[in-house]
Amino acid sequence: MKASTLANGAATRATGPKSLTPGRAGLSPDDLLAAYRTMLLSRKIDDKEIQLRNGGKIFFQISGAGHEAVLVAAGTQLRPGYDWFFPYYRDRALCLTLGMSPRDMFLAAVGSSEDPANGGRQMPSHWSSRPLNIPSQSSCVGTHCLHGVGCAEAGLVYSRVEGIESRETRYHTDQVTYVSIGEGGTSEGEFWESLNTACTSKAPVLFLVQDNGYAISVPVEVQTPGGDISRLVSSFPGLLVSRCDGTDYLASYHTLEEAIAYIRAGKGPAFVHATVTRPYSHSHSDDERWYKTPAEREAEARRDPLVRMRQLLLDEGIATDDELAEMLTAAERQVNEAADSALEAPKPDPSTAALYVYSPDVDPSSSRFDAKPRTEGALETMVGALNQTLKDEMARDARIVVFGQDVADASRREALETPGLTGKGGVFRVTLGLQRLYGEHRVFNSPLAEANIIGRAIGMALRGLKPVVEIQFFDYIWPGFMQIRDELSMMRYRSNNHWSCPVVIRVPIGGYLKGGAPYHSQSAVAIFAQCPGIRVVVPSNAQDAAGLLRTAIRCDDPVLFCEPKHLYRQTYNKGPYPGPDYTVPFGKASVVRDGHDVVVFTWGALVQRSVFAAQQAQDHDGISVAVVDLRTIAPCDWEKIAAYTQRTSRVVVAHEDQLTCGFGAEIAARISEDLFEYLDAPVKRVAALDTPVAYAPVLEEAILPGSADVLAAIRSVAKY
Ligand SMILES: Cc1ncc(C[n+]2csc(CCOP(=O)(O)OP(=O)(O)O)c2C)c(N)n1
Ligand SMILES: [Mg+2]
Repeated sequence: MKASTLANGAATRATGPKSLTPGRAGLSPDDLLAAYRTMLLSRKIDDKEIQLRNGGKIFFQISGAGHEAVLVAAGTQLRPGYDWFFPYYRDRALCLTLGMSPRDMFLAAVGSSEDPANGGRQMPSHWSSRPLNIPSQSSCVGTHCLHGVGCAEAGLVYSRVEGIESRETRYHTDQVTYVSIGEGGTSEGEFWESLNTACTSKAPVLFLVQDNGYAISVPVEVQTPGGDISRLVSSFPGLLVSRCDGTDYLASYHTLEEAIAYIRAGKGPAFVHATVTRPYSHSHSDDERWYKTPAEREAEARRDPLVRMRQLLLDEGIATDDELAEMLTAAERQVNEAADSALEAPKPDPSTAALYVYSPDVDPSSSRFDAKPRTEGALETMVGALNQTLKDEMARDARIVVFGQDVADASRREALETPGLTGKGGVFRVTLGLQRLYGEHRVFNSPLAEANIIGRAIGMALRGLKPVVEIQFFDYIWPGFMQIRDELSMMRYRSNNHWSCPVVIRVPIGGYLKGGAPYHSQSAVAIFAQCPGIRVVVPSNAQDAAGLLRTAIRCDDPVLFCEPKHLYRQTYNKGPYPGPDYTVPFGKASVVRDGHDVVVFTWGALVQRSVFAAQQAQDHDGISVAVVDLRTIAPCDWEKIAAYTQRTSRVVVAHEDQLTCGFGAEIAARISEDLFEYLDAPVKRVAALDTPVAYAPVLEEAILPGSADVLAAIRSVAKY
């Protein structure tokens, strides 16, 4: 393909004869020999891995074959440990160029505990290295584009927010964040969401699309209208868009040189679309002969980057046949030695399987988070308490950034400066005034895209910021669920504790609103309790909300902080603001009301309803009922659950979430498994119907559990 450059969507700029036949400008014979050596090494590692895989010595193989030229060209011009890297699984040659060793790669392939990337926890070719600034990659195609943008934005935050400790050591003004992806991956929404933000924030990101024409068996024209991704992105404002033949080292080098210079000069993001080949099928479990014609495969073979580079070295008189043969032998020797050594390396000890789901350093359920609340002062609603907590924490830690839909006071300066305009500060006004206090670099609106919010937060947290983001309604968290389940919650575990992203996601949740309807009433928290690595918090009153949010911010794990919006302004859960150091430990239930005949385990909006029901049971039936507010369901206070089950022998679990697979099911199962002999009645669950929450108030009332339902359950277990 001819090299051409499109800038700002304005026009196709012919790059002139120099780019069409780039020559060797700036590259010495030694540079070219070194590049070829790395390309060869990369290919030989793939060959060896395939051999090991066929012999059952490793368990997965995916190659970087056909992509080597453009990757070595990128790696040579980027700076390991200085720039940041969000590669994908084909980027073997890039990682070699940046300094990863063949042995490190084989350690990953054999699943050794010495694998410096992930300790044997991820497939090979899932690159990660702290010294090289390569955060751990997942297998999800496209998700990492948002991490890359968030990481680049973090550099901008460090450059702009003066109060951040040692910020000058955390960024460079000419830093690049590299993000690479296959052409198939560009069909994912997260790719487009990342381009949106890279352009609006002028983030210093280099997007490299490695277009090998296929996503497994799906050809490019099925993915991309017109089959040309650079044409589609060419109208993004401020994005430098270039194309090159990624099998041609010199063309790749020159195209990337221009793109990298654009970014280092602070002009914004750049996009390079490199066409490459894929000679080894998609992975070891694919065979491209099932869907590629022989003619197509032959044409591809002629464009093999190694063949082309070898020819260049011969044509230019840089190396002879014999010298190249010697180079091949040396590469094979190096690869065999690395593989042999990795095969002998130790495997992970099975006893380590559960390590690093959560931070080993900060335990949010420890006594360190047990604090005494300040009890004087005016009564605050939950909204007021959360707002004050955010203000205090942002004053304490300048690394905290707050963003989401509508969370800023006003994005436009003239609005902000107009007398009498309060600003928006969130649809429930929990973040009101934060932007005025801490500025637009720390508090800002996001596009209307939930994966964008969470994905960027992950990228920022990887680089040491503390994002506290808002998803506007729980019902709209689902576009971000992939980011939560596959990225946020797994980062620490999958990287064997090398990387973490302790983001706090605040989210208004639940119903009881009169008119919330199916899309403003959901409360499916149990789904998140099923994601290992994330903490799930559901406060029931203003004071707990303040203490739990502070713990969420100060802890080292990702936290889903659910704010029952029905409780935001209820007078019954108001309390004095408990002070700027008040924390509540996670996994420590609160006994809201003591009793000895029946216990109700509950949380969130059902706490008050359960207390009311307990009082009724006491007054009308003489039943003594304890109400235990779990406050967090991950971690869950199993000790208090056991203690109160043993004390009362009659258990009700009451929650707003629907019955089937609600978290109550887990509690009931554990009680029956571990405490069966203490029970005098089956555990009774009170929950929503297994339906969406309907709009008409009479329907909502029929669907969501109320205090009458809790009372009926108390009576039924009491008389069993
Ligand atoms: C989100 C997601 N969906 C599906 C897959 C399964 N999958 C792995 S690679 C791949 C094809 C990717 O093609 P492309 O982006 O063109 O990269 P290439 O493998 O061709 O380099 C698919 C569908 C995945 N890993 N992630
Ligand atoms: Mg592809």
